[in-house]
Amino acid sequence: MATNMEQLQALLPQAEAIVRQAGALVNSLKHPQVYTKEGHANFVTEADLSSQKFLLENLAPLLPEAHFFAEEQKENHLVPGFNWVIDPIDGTTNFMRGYRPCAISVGLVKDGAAVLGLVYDVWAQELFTAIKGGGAFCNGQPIRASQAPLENALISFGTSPYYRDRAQATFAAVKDVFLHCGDVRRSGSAALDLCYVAAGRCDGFFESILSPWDFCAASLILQEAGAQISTLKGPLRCDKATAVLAGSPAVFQALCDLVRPHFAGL
Ligand code: 2AM
Ligand code: CA
Repeated sequence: MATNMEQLQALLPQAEAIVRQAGALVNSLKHPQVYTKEGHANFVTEADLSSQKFLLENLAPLLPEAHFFAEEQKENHLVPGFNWVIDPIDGTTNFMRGYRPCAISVGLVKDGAAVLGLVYDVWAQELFTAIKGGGAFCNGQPIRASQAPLENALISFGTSPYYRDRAQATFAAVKDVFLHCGDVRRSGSAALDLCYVAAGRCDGFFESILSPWDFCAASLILQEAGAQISTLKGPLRCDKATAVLAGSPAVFQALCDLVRPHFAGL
C-alpha cells in the first residue's frame, strides 16, 4: 500500500508511463466522434472515453485498493482511503477543434488530500508531476512559482461556459483584475492553467466552477511549486465542484481580494 514518500516515489514512474501512453492514444484520435453532455458547451468525445478506459485499466493494478473518481463515469464520488481522480481530457473543446491546450489529469487522493499529481500536455508533451512533500517537476526538471508583482502579472481565468448565469460576475472580475495586472489569458484547460502558475509561466488563475478532476492533480503540483490555491471561501477540497483561485505568493492574496467580491452573492 502506497502510504509514504518512498512508496509514492516507486508509484510515480509507473503512473508517468501510463499517462504518456494515454497521451499517445489521445494524439492518435484527432478527429473523434463527438457527443453532447448535459448543459451548455459540454462535450465528450470517443478520445475522452478511450483515454479514460486506458487509464482505469492500467492504473488499477498499481494500487488495487484505490477507487476511481473520473469525469466520464456514471457513479462519481470520493471515498475514504485512496482515489484516482481522473480527467481523461481536460480541454475537450480545444481538443475537438485542434486548439492546442489540452491535458490528461491524474491525481491520487488519500483520505481527502492529494498525494500524487500528474498533468500531461498531450500536444507539447510536457508532463507536470508532484508527490506531496517532494516538490514539483516538468519533464523531470524542478519548477517554481514566479515572484512577479501583481502589476506585471499574467493572470489566466476560466469562463465556466456551462454556467451562463456566472458570466456577469466572471467578466466583471476579469475586468477588475486586468486593470490591476500586466495582462490576462484564457486557455480552455484549467489543469494546464494551474500547472503554468506552478511553472512560473503565469502568476494566477481563477474560475467560478470547476470539478475535482479538473484541478485535483494540478492543485498538488501548484502547491509543491510554492504557489497557493483556495476556493472563494476557504481551503480547497477534492470531493466536489467548486470555484478555484490560485496564485504565486506574490499575487495570491491580492487576486483573492479582487475576485471574491464579484462572486459574493453566488
Ligand atoms: P473539460 O475540458 O474536461 O470539460 C474550461 O473552462 C475548463 O472547465 C476546462 O478545464 C473544462 O474541462 C472545465 N469544464 C468543462 N465542463 C465543465 C463542467 N460541466 N463542470 C466543471 N468544469 C467543466
Ligand atoms: Ca474532461
